[in-house]
Amino acid sequence: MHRAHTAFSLALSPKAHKNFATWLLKSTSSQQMAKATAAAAVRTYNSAAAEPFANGSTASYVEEMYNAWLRDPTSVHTSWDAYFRSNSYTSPPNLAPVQANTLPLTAFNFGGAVGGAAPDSKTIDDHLAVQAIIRSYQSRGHLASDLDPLGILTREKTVCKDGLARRANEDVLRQHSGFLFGEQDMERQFKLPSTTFIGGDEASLPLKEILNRLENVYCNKIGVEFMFINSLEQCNWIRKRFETPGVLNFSPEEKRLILARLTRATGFEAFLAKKYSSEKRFGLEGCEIMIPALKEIIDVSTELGVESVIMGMPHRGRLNTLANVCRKPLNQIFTQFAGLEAADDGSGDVKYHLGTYIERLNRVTNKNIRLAVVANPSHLEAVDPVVQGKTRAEQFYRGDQEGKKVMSILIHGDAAFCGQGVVYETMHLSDLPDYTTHGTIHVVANNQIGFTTDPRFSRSSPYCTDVARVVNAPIFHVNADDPEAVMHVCKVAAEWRATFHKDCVIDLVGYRRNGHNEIDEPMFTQPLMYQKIRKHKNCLDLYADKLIAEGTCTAEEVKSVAAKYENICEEAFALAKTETHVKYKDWLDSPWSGFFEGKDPLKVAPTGVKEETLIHIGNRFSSPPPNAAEFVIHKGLLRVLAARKAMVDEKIADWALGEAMAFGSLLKEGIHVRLSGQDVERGTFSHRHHVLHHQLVDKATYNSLQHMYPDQAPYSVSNSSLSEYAVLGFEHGYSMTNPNALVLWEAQFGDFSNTAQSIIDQFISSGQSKWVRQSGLVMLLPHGMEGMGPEHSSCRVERFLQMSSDDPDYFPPESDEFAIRQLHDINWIVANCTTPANYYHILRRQIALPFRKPLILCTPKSLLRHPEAKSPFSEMSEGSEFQRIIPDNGPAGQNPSNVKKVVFCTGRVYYDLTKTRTEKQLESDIAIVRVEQVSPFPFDLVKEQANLYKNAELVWAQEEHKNQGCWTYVQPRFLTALNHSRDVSYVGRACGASTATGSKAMHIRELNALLNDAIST
Ligand SMILES: Cc1ncc(C[n+]2csc(CCOP(=O)(O)OP(=O)(O)O)c2C)c(N)n1
Ligand SMILES: [Mg+2]
Repeated sequence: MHRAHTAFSLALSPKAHKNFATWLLKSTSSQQMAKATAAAAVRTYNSAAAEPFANGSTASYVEEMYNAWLRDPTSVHTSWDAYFRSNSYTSPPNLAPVQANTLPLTAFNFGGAVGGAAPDSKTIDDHLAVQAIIRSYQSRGHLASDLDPLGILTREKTVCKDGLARRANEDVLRQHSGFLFGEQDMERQFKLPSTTFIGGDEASLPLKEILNRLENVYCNKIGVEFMFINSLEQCNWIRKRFETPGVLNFSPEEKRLILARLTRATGFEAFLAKKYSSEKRFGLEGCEIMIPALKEIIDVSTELGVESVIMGMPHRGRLNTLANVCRKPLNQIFTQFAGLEAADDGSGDVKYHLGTYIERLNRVTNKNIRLAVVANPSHLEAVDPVVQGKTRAEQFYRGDQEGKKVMSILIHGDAAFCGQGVVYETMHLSDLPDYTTHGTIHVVANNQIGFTTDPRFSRSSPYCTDVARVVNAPIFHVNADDPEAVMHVCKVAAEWRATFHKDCVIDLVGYRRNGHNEIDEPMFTQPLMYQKIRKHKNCLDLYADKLIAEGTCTAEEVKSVAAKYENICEEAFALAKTETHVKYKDWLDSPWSGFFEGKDPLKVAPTGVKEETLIHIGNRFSSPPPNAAEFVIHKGLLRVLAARKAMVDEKIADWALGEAMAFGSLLKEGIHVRLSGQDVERGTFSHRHHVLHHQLVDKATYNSLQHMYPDQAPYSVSNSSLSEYAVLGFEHGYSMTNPNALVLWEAQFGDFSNTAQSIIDQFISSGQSKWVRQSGLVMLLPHGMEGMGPEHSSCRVERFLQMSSDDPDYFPPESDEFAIRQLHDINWIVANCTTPANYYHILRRQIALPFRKPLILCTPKSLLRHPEAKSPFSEMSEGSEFQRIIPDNGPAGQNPSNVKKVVFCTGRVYYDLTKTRTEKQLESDIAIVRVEQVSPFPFDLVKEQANLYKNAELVWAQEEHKNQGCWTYVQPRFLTALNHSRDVSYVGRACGASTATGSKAMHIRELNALLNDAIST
């Protein structure tokens, strides 16, 4: 490895470069050389291919390897394959693949070498230099491209040796700048390598033309970053799209369409500025081209088969996008400025966060298209994974396995795109089998500022888009003042996605004409930039001037298009004035057509199922694959399956079996189940084992839950990337698409969920209230104080409870509908189940409800194997249901009047409490009541239980610290349930800053103290 590297660094140094060519000549006879070049495409590398990497030492040898590998990676030894794949090797320009080099060198009239004679070393060197220059432009031309409409960052052209001014400087050409030729060489003909398309049909071009074309392609208004991509096919694809002569030629009709769209985009902001001058709207001025850009992406994508586009975007230009991309009725948008009362439920959101969903005819392609903009919070980029999850789900339900019909577009601000970590986390989902959306087009509205902060203070990377390089996404930087360049880039991006189904990025480099919002003064912080902006004509005017000058349209036409759009706005404005209310439903991003219709909103379907169903699921779940003889399963798993089978025979279920019963029975009913999170396939605690792995064959797996019934719904269980923020957001988005699915996300340990806090706060807990959309997402959060230290103990249930919207002081009217009404009215459900049966029921209830609410479930760790944490099938079969409270059903419960103390608790501590009670022989004196559904609080059942034990002292026992766990939530609600006539006192750990002690001994001391306190009379 070291030797190969050394050989190459030598070959690549400017000095060695020259020697390399000479050496090449020396070592080969000139005739052989000419032949070899011509025949390069058909050379075989059998002998070399067999050579392992470690043996290779010479440059030509590596060249051979590289060229062979480029053609067919399997033709070289695996060690070479690994080396080239690892991208450690950059081919020097002369080592680029040569297959299209059909003319022999001798066919050229190189200075000195006359027809048929061998080329001299200078000729070879010059050709190599030209190839190096071509490659330099391709790799680094973007560094000198003219991207900044304000010209602040634009590099001046420098006069080269040939007397012509060019942008490509040493940053671009590096050591090859020394090879730039003099004026006398400009007319010399150079053969073009197969890695460039600048020649079109020409195999060779004069040097001057080569340089001019390269400048025009790579250092003009488009800067393409793509040479880091590992695939030669993809690199060539991009080169072709940008280098082929004439790609930027637009017909007059196309130009007029761009102008019309730009007129609308510009006119919309101007209209709002005129009518609502003091309102924040986060206008797009300075980057209005984003609207025609999005339309172009959508047009081309629809042409290529896409039927549904799901977009996520921040504040900037959002209203304009709704109006001019989605064509949301303008009057509905204007009504948002009027400060009207809402006609429907919900607390609403500011106008530049609202979502929308529109189905309409695309007039350009004459095809129907569905466009959704997903509602989002202020939290920049938080919507990204949500959009991806929603897109993935839509692809799934349509059977669109390659993403040909449904696609996502994510729009970003420049500062947020590089600053927010969730962008990176979301990028990393892009190629994972269970998370990919088969390519997202990212559009950065790069106004070169974030609020008041310049890029030089907001990022350490050269571009705001560098994060996309990690997934090999090509990045198309483009000057936002050149509409045609922008349209070309958009077309290429849409085609890229349709061809390779991978992400790509369009970096629209514009500026921000106003302050961060329309009321802000930008001169406070960016005086020089804004002096330039004040003098800068807007894009529409620049483009109109251009089209008028070239005769594509007249000044009158330009004016009349603008006037026409203003009239449209005025009419909508008048209509908006007649509205008396806003309707949140008009802003729904994910309508569930047919789901609510005809349903009794307060009727929950039964959650128990026939015993035979449980037995069937149990048997399947405990069986090895049908082809067990060939499928080698780990012995430990055979024991797990046998233990499961024994439970099924006894008609009892542990936690994993209870969960499988819930999943299996829902799948049978046609409900799609998707479980996602870190290591969920096996389960963090090695209890689930949904995916059995063949011990001898890679990727051979068996998942019995996918084979319960022939006509069942699909089950998907996926180990996710090691992300909480993006993956939870993704699953939330997935759950928004279709209510008839149970979507679950499991944290590795509950406390890790706080790295996804924005998804929890901004979407899950408040989404329905802000955006009238529902989600039945389940969060499974392993929780419990088991002496594992501060970071593996608590899912911080207190935080979820603090965000629950039920009023501590309000006891809802008691009736048969008490429980369902509470569920209907709350923002989410928080529960901590102690039995597999209750876990099973609460999961099934998610689907049995006539509406959807997120479910936050504290889930067990040690209880997964606790001998008592098992449920008989009778608690899951027909007639059984979820128990919000599990009363004491031992001696205390049977003789309540003798009971001296009632200990209310939730979760696993119950088992410790009962054990202590047995040890102390206090079964008749102390009742233990489990609150399984903590929120919404079971006021009615707590009251009932308290009434049962009229003479008893009431306590709440918890293992979490006093300022954590459920105490602060349940305390006031107990008082309301008891009508303030009795008190309930606290038993448990004192307040603490940390969730749990790191010392095992201290943990045991604390636990014993709490158990002794609770179980004493
Ligand atoms: C997570 C998060 N942090 C901070 C903010 C406050 N904030 C709103 S806009 C903004 C600047 C965004 O800059 P950029 O992404 O470039 O978008 P632009 O406003 O320039 O279009 C900031 C810091 C926010 N909305 N979200
Ligand atoms: Mg910005």
